[in-house]
Amino acid sequence: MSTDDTSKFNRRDLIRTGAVATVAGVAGAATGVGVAGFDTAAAQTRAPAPLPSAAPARGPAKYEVKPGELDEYYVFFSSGQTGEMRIVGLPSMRELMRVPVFNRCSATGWGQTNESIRILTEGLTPETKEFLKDKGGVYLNGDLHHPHMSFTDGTYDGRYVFMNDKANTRVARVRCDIMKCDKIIQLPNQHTVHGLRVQKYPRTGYVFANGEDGVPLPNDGKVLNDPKQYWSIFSAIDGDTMKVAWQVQVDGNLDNVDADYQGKYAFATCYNSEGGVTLAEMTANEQDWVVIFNLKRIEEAVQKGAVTMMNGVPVIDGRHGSPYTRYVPVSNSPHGINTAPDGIHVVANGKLSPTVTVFDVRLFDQLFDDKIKPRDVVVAEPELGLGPLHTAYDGKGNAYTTLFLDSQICKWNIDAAKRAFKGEKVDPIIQKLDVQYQPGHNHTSMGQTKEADGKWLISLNKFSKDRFLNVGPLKPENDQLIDISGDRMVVVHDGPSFAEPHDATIVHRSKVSPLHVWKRDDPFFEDARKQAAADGVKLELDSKVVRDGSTVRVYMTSSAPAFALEQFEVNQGDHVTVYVTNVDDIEDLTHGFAVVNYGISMEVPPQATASVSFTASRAGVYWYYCTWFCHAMHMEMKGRMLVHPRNA
Ligand code: CUK
Ligand code: CUA
Repeated sequence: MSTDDTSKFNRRDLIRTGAVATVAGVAGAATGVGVAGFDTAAAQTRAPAPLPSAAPARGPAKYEVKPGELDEYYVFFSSGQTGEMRIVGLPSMRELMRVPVFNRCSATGWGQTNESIRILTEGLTPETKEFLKDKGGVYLNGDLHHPHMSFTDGTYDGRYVFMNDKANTRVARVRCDIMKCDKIIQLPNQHTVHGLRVQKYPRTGYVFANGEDGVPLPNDGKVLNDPKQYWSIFSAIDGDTMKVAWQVQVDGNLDNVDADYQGKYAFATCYNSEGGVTLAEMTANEQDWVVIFNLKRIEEAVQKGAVTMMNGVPVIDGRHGSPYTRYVPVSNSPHGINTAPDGIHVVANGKLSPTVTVFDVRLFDQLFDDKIKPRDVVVAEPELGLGPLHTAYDGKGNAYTTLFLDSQICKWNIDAAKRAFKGEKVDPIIQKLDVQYQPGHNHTSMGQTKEADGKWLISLNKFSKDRFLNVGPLKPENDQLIDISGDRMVVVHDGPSFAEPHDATIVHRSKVSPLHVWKRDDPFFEDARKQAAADGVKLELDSKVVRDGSTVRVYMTSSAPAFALEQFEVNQGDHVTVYVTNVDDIEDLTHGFAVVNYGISMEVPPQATASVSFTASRAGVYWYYCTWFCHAMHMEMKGRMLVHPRNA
């Protein structure tokens, strides 16, 4: 899992020369003008390389997004163990927004506002609610790997982005009109969610979530150190209701998942067919497998009730020999699985094997009817290099596979690989490009849809080592932007990112249209509206204190540069809820609300209501202030909470 220094040195030397030559070719080094993002000094001192014969003539620096210009694509980035989703613009690779999901966020109050606490808690299992009782009620961590947008008819529809939490077995949904998480559920019976992808056709539909680790069913302590009784679970969640539709008990474990373009099958890689619990056991077999799920047969079984109900969810037995699944052997420890935009091919990536295995989904019907053998659905198995993890596509018949150990992207042709598999003397590999360093996922623009456009590739590299100023022992990761519009791949940008992007979804901006300000009737703050109505308060008009014994509700509007209440009074020990409604409707005019020394802070964007509850346990004068710089008089946008001492 490490690069030795000698090979790294050579590789850097190589890449430098290679990149300069290609840049000179495509970006017109003859002008002597450097291109931002490249080693311009080197570009000027080295002789320009001849134009690669097949390279199309292209203008310089088309990846550069000038000040004031907008990007062409949204990229929805995972943030791994940070637990948030990030929105990045492509091709600029500028980070545009962070959307808190499984994490706590100091700026927005995610995990502290009543609106976010409801989302973070309502979908937890009863056992977890009990477990978190004395721990504040919410998980503080998450491990977000796979953000994927909802589909309609094989392409993105701009409704939602779904994502997993590997750490606490959760699936979340971000609404793309407001770019906020609106639902989180925890999956019962399952232990971790790793792979997550969505149904592409006819629409999403199902969100598929892989249970990576096997545990006893039920996992209540009666069975402990008996791995033969551990099971992995595959879940299908209804993306509209965010309820688990059904689960399938499988042999082996489940790593990554994808779905077809016909709406008939989902498929997942398994790297632990051994059912081992140690590294040696998990990698013992020469072969593991890909398990294919027959959605129609599973739905019919659920309809007929041929299921076991476990924690309120219908669970189907999909182990070997069942009508619901087929297990296709592939080389040891496959990782990523990716459906090509042609709607036909699916690539499982070898990881411990230097090969990738290509399936033809048109053969799956026959496989389920037992007319062919499992391996008969394999139509190619090219050897690409060391450590293939994930594959992306350009929509022109080419595939781009990350080679973790080789620190490379391998571009190869699917059709050539199929011909080679049949015995023809043809090399499917078109180009290998060094990346810095050790790539995990890679992604092409619109490449996970039938509208793959073959323009951009990003390589999400796990190590940056020497690529950036040293910031101490913990280094950023390195997301590299690669131009794939020509015949050759060219790295055009290095972008550091904090722990740890695993995955990303590149969506053309025409597919997404977020609101500019909130709508007053948004369900996001429906609870606040209901409570205000019960108190006879109009959130956007009234500012007042409603007392109900020791429960106090403080309603106030905010409009730059003032809160409507310059002060409010409570008694020590009161249970206080503050509702702030931002009545400004000017784009980007966000206020915030923080109470000094009470550990409270939240965002209140235009036309939104946000609320926070706390016990006024400290007596005295506590200033509250606006945290978002909203006006020339922003510093003066503040007020006082006066807390009368209990025994006064
Ligand atoms: S996984 Cu991280 S590199 Cu969680 Cu999609 Cu493959
Ligand atoms: Cu409102 Cu600063």
